[in-house]
Formats: sequence, structure tokens, C-alpha cells
Amino acid sequence: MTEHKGKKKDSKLVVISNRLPAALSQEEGEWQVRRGSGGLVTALNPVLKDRGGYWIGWPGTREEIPRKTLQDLLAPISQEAGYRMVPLQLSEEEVAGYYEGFSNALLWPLFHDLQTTCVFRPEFWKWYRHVNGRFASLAGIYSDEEDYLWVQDYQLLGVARALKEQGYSRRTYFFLHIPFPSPDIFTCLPWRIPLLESLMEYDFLGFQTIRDRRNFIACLRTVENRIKVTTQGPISRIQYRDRQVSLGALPISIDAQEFEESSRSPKVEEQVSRLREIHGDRKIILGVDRLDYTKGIPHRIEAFRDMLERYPELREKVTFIQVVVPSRDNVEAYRTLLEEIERMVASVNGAYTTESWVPLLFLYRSLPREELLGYYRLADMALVTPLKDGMNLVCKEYCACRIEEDGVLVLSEFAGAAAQFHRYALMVNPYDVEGLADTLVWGLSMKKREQRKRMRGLRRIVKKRDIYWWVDQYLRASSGKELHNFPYTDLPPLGDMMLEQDASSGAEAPPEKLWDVLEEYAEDGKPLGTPG
Ligand code: ADQ
Repeated sequence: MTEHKGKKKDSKLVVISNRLPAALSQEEGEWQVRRGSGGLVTALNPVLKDRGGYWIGWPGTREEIPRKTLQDLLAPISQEAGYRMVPLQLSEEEVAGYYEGFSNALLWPLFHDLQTTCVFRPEFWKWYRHVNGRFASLAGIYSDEEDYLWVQDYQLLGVARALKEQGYSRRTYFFLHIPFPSPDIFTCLPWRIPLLESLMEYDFLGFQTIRDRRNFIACLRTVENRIKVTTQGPISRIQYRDRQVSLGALPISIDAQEFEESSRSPKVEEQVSRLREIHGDRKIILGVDRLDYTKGIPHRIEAFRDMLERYPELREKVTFIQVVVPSRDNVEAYRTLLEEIERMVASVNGAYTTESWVPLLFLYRSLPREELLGYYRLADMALVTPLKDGMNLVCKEYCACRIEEDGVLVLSEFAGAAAQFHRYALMVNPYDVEGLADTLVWGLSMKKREQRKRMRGLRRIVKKRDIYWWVDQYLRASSGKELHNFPYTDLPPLGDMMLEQDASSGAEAPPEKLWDVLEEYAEDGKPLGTPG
């Protein structure tokens, strides 16, 4: 494998994530590009801005886009971001096997403690390894030995190992944005040993919480009981066979100051006045989520219904606005969830709507930023009740935008953020419908003084532990560096380097045709991504 020739002395950041922070889509035959959304992008975009380096990821399309078109589409958005986006195109089968299959129909539910909905198909595992290998070869081409390769999240657990198998010597650092399950759940995975071994090929593993790190170590002990662990503050070191790997528990965050400043902007003020005019003096409860069955949206709607039923005096006085951004709409479980939410919204509204009041507004779209911030400023209460969540950034965004220091955060005990916020938020078990309904009533009647006391506490944490704190902690713990140690690096134009994608053939060969293998399953008539 030949490595890229234009070596630089300074080490640069090379981020590798499943998706690029830009999404491509075709509208009326024309390719369009827009900023990506979701927690990972919200968190990492501000720290990488203007830092140079590369961000390698899939642009989200299944069709092969001519390289020149891709290059023209990504050039302006890379320019604006201040780093170069390197697209890895995936075929229809790769998307089905690696992304929809192993990542989203198996790892995602498993790591969120939902093992009964997992699809354990052996061919998914083969495609996962193959695509991880493709990411690794691109990462090898776009980096030098002194670079900092920062691999993100559960879709890419095997990149460090694949790099080594392809003969690249690189320092690799990993961050898991989702929870790590306990051994009881993790050991269901038929590929638990190779996955743990792959993770131990990284130089540093970052987790959101101490619990996730503890779970990981407990899982590792199930395959190798001779590991030696020493822990100091948020960092543990593990001696595992002939390797020493460091593990951090570092809660990810947002650019709190930027959220706060933007929420004061005239455009957001305009939004707030417009929304206040529409909703009058009714109390507003707000939910903002990516469409996902881990976010607890149906449970939350059920609790709202229960509140309206048991506390009739609140009818016409409270409106629940649930905003959901479309996500993974090719996976069957997500389409089913959307239908369930729509049915529940219709049922609540059918039962309680009056001539002048609709109790539940359901907005199914990605909101422009000013509008989103307008809702955060409007809402008297944010309802963040995932069944399980790595961290959850929505609750941090809500607090950062509460510039008047009031408002109530209702937070699930099962969000990673609970470890930081439990003293000031109203903590709930999202499965406890009546308990949640009672907490809504408590929060809605909370005096301003109490609200302020709590919101000040929350805002203090969000501002102190923001994304810049997180990135510096992460870099320091993993490599002894800080963000300023990665000065802007001028890189060769992407155009020349994109041609080198042809060299990304070091990856393991693709397995047998996914569609042929899946024919065996055709008899049950279930689409891909349906629990087998
Ligand atoms: P996600 O599961 O995507 O992230 P989360 O952390 O809540 O979850 O981030 C969602 C992001 O999407 C937020 O920045 C939010 O503002 C945005 N968003 C949601 N709905 C929107 C809408 N309708 N319009 C516009 N924007 C919307 C994963 C893990 C999390 C972890 C993050 C970061 O699942 O647990 O916090 O990564 O590590």
C-alpha cells in the first residue's frame, strides 16, 4: 500500500465518522448539499471549524455520484467549514449490510439495551468488516504517521484493526457516542470477541459516562480475566495482553456560548414573538428528537395524555409541541415508529381538542436553527425522556438558550446527561407513565424562584463543561495535546487526492452478494431491518 506523498510536519486532525457533516440529496434531478444534522455533527462541527485537516465520511447517498460532481458539491461547504470533507461512496449493498444491517439493526438496539429487537444476521457482520476496511484504507491514504486519527462511534468499531491489517502504522483514538451495554446484554453478540479485540486496537477509547466505561471493562473481563486496570479520575489504563490502552469517561457537550448568543439574536427574538402571539399565555412543553425508538416519544405522549385525563384543570392551559427530525427512514422499525407516533398524536388530539385549542402539535421535519432556538426560548418545559441515550444534547441546548434563567428540564434517568444534571433537573423514569405525568404537573406549577435556582445550576454546568472543555480533555487524556496544538494546515486540493480513492482496495474483499444470501430469508416476507 502506497502512502500519500505530500507529508506535513505538523500533525493534523483526521476525523472519521459514518456520515459526513454534509448530506447530499437529489431534488428534481439536481444534486443538493446541506449541512448534516444529529448529535455528532452538532458537537464536533464547532471544534473542527477552521482547523484544517480532513473529515472522512459517507455523504448519505446510495447512487454513485460522478467524482467531479461530488467534488464541486463539497468544495464550497468544505471551504465554509474550514476543513476538507472526503466522501466515501457506498454501494446499495454496503449500505444495506453495514449501515442498515449491522450498525442500525444490530449494534444500535443492542447498545441501547434492546437486544430483543436485534437482527443477528451473519452476512451483516461480513459487510460491516468490509466497509470498516474501506474507511480504514481511505484514512490511511489521507493521513501520515504523526496525524491524529479520530474515529467516531459504533459504525466504525473496527477501523483501528483494519488499518493495522492493511499495514498502516497510525495512532488511533475512538469516541463512542452511544452507551456501552452491560455484559448480560453485550454477550448476546455472536461477534463479541472480535469486536472487543478490535476496540483494543485503538490507542484511546472515550466513553460518555463512567457507567459506559465500567460496562466495557466488565465485558472485556468476560473474554480475558487477566487484564490489569488502574484508574485515576476520568482516565483508566488497561494492560491487555501485550497492549496498554487508555479509557476515558468524558461527557460530550455543545458550544454553549454560541447557543446562548444566537438565542439572543434579532432573528430568534422575532421567532419568539411570533410563537408567543400564536400560543398566547398557554404553557408550552417541548420535545425535540431525532426519530428514534430509543427516545421514548410514545411513552411521553402517553404521559401527556394521562396528565390531561387526570388533571382536567390543565386542559386548554398547556400545549405540548413535539418536534421530530426524520432519521433512518429506510429501516422498517423507524417507519413503524413514525406510524405509531402519528396514531397517538391523532388519538390525543381527537379526544381533547376544543374550538380554540389543539393539545399536541407534531412537527415532523428538521427545523432551521433560528426556529429551533425560538422554540427553546418559548418553552416553559423541555421534556427529554429517552429510554436510553449516550448523552443527549437537546437538554444541553435547551439550558444554554434559557437566557432568562427560567424554565424546567424534565430528564430521563437513563440519559447520559443524568449523571451531570440530576441535582437540578426533574428526574423521571420514562417507563413510569403516571410518575411522568405527575412530574409534568409539578414542573408546570413550579414557582419562578425555584425554576431559577435549578436553571442557574444547569446553565453553570453546561457553560463550564462545554464542547471546548470536552475536546481539550479528550485530546489531553489521549495524546497530551490540546486543540491549539493542531494549527490550521494548508492541504493539497481535494481534487487530486480524490483520484486516490481508487487505491482504497486494501479493505477485506466484499462478502458474497448480500441479495443472494437474503433470498433465504425472503420466505418470511419481512423487509430488511425487521427483527428476524
Ligand atoms: P443523537 O441520537 O442524534 O446523538 P442528541 O444528542 O439528542 O441525539 O442530538 C440530536 C441533535 O439533533 C441535537 O443537536 C438537536 O438540536 C438536533 N435536532 C433534533 N431534532 C431536530 C429538529 N427537528 N430540527 C433540527 N435539529 C434537530 C448521538 C447519541 C447521543 C449523543 C450524541 C452526541 O445518541 O446520546 O448525545 O450522539 O454524542
